[in-house]
Amino acid sequence: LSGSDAEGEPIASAKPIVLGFSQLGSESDWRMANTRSIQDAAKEAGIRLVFENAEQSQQKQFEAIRSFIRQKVDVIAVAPVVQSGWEPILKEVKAAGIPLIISDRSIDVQDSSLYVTFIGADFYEEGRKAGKYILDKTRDMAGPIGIAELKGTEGSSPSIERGKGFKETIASRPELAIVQSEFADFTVSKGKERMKEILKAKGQEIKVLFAHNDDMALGAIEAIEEYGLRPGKDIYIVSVDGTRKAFEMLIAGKINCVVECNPLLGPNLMQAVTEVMQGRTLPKRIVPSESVFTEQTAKKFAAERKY
Ligand code: GYE
Repeated sequence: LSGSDAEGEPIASAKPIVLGFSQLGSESDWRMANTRSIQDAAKEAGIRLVFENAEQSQQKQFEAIRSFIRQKVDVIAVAPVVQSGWEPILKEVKAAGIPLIISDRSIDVQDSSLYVTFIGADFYEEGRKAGKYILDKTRDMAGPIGIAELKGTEGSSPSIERGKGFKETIASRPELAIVQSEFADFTVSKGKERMKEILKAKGQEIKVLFAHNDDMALGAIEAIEEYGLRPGKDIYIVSVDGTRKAFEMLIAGKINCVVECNPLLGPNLMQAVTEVMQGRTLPKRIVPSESVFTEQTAKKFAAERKY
């Protein structure tokens, strides 16, 4: 509750908490599920949500945050499009005395007092899980084993961390080598375009595709089929997120493994917002639990997918 009377008793009709949320865009199914989760959870918690979509522009996120400051919202939450460049704007928020929560993607700041908590996945670990799967899947395959990498948004923490975790894991086997690595912005269309180019240049060498999200893998599958190869058979595919569409591809054997990244952060976020308003101390990091799904296990879990 955000209000109390002179005796400190909560007022029944207390004004709802106002949360300004800067979403980074609408590039993928993961993102759409994330947005929906936040909107639904706000409604359920009785929190008034002021929602802004930055369409992949950090500048737009700055503008949204400044408008939240002007509106004097109670709490600000940000899903940051890229990792760097946040320090000055977060100082403005701090100077305005508004608590700030980082959601989904991590940021790179020296001064961790600039935010209350970061609610989001361990992207480095996701990359490691993808790498481990490929190590096992190609165990009996003779080298060299060429890998194509479809990276997400340049400078974004999931792309940086997933790439790092994957690379460090496959390094234990020198036959595994990334022969081409391209940014494809986490979208289906760019995933298809970039994969087309990769196949044109190095089609014969590519045995594995690591896509930093499902959407790019879905685009790449189209490119691989148009090129005349069988996704999941001629080219092993591992991606990240765990969307329904990716599950269908797992079941069809066109994707071999999906590392889960949970977009349903709304309830966690609203809980954090409520606790901040109650003056409670939050953990600096809140990590949702995540799993790994393969072509063998996908069927069992498909029915309960929420995104
Ligand atoms: O994996 C991708 C989305 O930041 C974790 O962004 C998120 C990533 C997610 O576009 O699908």
